[in-house]
Amino acid sequence: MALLPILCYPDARLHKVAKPVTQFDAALQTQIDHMFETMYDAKGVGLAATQVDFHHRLIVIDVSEEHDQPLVVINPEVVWASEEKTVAEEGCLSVPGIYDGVERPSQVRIKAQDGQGQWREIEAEGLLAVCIQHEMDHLMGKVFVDYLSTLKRNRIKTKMLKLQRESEK
Ligand code: K1U
Ligand code: ZN
Repeated sequence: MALLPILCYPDARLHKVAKPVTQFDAALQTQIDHMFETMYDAKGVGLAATQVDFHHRLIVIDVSEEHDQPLVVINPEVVWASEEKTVAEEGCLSVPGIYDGVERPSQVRIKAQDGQGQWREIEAEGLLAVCIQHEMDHLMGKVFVDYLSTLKRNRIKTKMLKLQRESEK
């Protein structure tokens, strides 16, 4: 079992833009396995490669209660997003303890490759739609707190830095 360190906001590496995955090999499968282990251990429902300092367009997701519906999402592109929008409460493993509402399209259809490089389309609503959009933002260097007001974001930044300083003592 390998748990990868998760970058914590406001680490500048969370704002790097990920590059496409081009090699579907054993090293990629190992990275996918380690990301699932890290996500399940942290009690998350999604994890973007950016969060573990691997800057390629790779996401792992499992929104099932039984942890039995793992989804590998590589090189994702949105092909359709609903005009209807929903505000959902979001959290992030890179911003522990912070939750706030973010407005996003209620439904999305994406195309993405799986771990073998096979393209397929995924239609999502509810938590899966929120999670896909949140993780795709990570690949573009965007964290959900970037949708909040400057005042809220600065407060969160200060709180995170204080927590990090205290944990280093
Ligand atoms: O850090 C991440 O990117 C993972 C993140 C994904 C996410 C979930 C829900 C809304 C937005 C983004 C999480 O897994 S947050 C963890 C969490 O506590 C959770 C949230 C909803 C359902 C179950 C767990
Ligand atoms: Zn996140």
